[in-house]
Amino acid sequence: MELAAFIHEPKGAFSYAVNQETLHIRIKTKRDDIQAVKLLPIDPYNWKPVSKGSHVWEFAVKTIQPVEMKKEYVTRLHDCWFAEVPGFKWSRIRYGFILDDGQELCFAGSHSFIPMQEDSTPPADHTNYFNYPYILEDDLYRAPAWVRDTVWYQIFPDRFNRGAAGEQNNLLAWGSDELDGPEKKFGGDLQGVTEKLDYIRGLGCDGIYFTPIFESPSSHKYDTKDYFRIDPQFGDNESFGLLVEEAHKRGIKVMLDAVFNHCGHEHPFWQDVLKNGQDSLYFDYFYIMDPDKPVVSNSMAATADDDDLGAHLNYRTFGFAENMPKWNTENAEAREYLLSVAVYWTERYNIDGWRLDVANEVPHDFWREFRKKIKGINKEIYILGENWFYSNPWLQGDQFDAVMNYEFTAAVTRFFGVRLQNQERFTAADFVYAINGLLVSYPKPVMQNMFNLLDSHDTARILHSCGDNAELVKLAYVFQLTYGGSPSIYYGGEVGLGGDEHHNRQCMPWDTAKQNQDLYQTIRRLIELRKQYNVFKETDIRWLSIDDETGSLIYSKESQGSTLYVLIHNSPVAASLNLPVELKDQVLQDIFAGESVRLSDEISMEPYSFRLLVH
Ligand code: ARE
Repeated sequence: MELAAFIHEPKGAFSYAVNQETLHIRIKTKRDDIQAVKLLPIDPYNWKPVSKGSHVWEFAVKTIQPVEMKKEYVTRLHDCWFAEVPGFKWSRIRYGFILDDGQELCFAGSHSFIPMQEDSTPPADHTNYFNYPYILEDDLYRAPAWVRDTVWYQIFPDRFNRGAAGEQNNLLAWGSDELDGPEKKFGGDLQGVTEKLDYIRGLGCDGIYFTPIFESPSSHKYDTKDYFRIDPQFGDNESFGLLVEEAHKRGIKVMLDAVFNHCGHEHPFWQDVLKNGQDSLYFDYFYIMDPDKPVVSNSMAATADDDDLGAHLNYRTFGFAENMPKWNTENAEAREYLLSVAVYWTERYNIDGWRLDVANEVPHDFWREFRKKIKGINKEIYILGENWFYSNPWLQGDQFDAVMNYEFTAAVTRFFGVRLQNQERFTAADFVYAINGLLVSYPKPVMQNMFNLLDSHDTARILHSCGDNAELVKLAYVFQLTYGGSPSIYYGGEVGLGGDEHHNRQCMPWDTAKQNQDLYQTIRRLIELRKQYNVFKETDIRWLSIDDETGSLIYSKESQGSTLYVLIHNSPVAASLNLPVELKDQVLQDIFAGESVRLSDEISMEPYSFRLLVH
């Protein structure tokens, strides 16, 4: 028994309360080492020595990966074990584990392992049991119930649709230039979005995530000048109010982009610091490195030294963007100012969500205050952090409801995407290992609200990642739309817009002759099925077959008595897939094709094809 591979810690992704009576508990053990695990919960205030029967429960703990992976393929190091433990009348618990490898038993406690016999009495020492002190309603992670049913549509406003903006001068001709640039303006505006709400709804999307729309000099608007004003290029505060009303009439939620990590060069507070230096009222709203040196902001400064791109800067910025001075959100007045922005748009315009820019570089305490204020106005609002990596510290229920799940994006684009030169092949088993890793990285309730995206305005478009192969793109959307969480479609992805990370903000082609209608119809149908079958949103996945030779996956999900089988054939050549024995001789509904299918022990799959079968 490899005890060094035993991993567990209370109050985190390994042990969390889903309500005041129920805990989810996970542990990791060395792959194929442990055959069974039992949980020994005790009441920390029942101070009698722990004994069998009196206050000891035993829960069979099932693995979450009963997958028949080809061992030689799988780099998996651990088995993951999961237990849903109900019935905590007193809302507190200590617990230990009994590990059974088929030869010996061992008690795994919070600070020691104790060999056990079948008839052993559990260790009497309370302090060697993991402690979950008390399950409090106020501590529970709670996200708005509507998020897991929402399919988002991300819009980069300047490039989506021209409504009233036509009269503006200095606009580039729509669709005239592929290469993005902050100075390039094409005239997309809020009126244009309002005119396309039925298009968005017709695709099946019922949430819009806008990249920033407050007054800023650039076309991306992440360099905010006035947080209380819609950029005149996009319209005005009134037209935004109308847009929200029209969206809500169609059951579409509206989420704004909060840029609270930094502002733009033209923000009046920053301009005042540049003008008055330490005499400015706003001097401490920013991070000035050396207050005795002048604060200058110009790209004429000495070219930055490659070893230190910020060498010429006397203040902190986003990245090394000197036109984006970083807010000192530890300063009370600066904090109040930014919170007043969030309150204004939440209260006045009844928006449904905030996406928080560069969220992992802003203090946790600021987000705790942000959440209290915003949820105090509308407890159903969605708070989404832009964190690209492991994010549990922000997802304890006191800050964000979710993050933009770029870890999901990375796994999906590597498996369905083309193998970049010199990139090692990301096999089906590697993909499953990555997804399983994600599935045990976050509490289940958190995963139900994760913002799952294939691409965004900061990445290459999924079609580019898939080598411009729309058939591969379909498979990526099949996985995304049958995965638990809140999926997002980046505008234009549904009609086959491509482009790398420098060509990913093109003007939306409204001429249907320039659209991939086949891809559009596939995505529309997948969203429709997701709305119809709740099982699509289930977070637990049962991997049934993983075959690197054919590049195919078969997995299933269950919910309310319904079982969904997803067959994905990620290969350029047709193949006949061996079906799991449980599918043999079954008659299932192919819900995408709209026909019933009698299965034998194998099924023929066309190149880059998929089947969605429901029992
Ligand atoms: C522009 C150019 C960039 C260039 C940069 C130089 O597009 O190619 O490198 O200037 O300064 C906004 C604009 C960008 C603009 C940027 C700076 O949209 O076009 O870049 O301002 O002027 C990291 C952060 C993440 C951040 C990305 C950009 O973690 O929070 O970098 N994303 C948000 C927004 C952006 C926005 C800003 C922040 C600034 O979503 O749109 O940029 O407000 C790897 C790294 C990640 C990195 C990610 C993307 O995965 O590990 O940390 O994210 O790449 O670059």
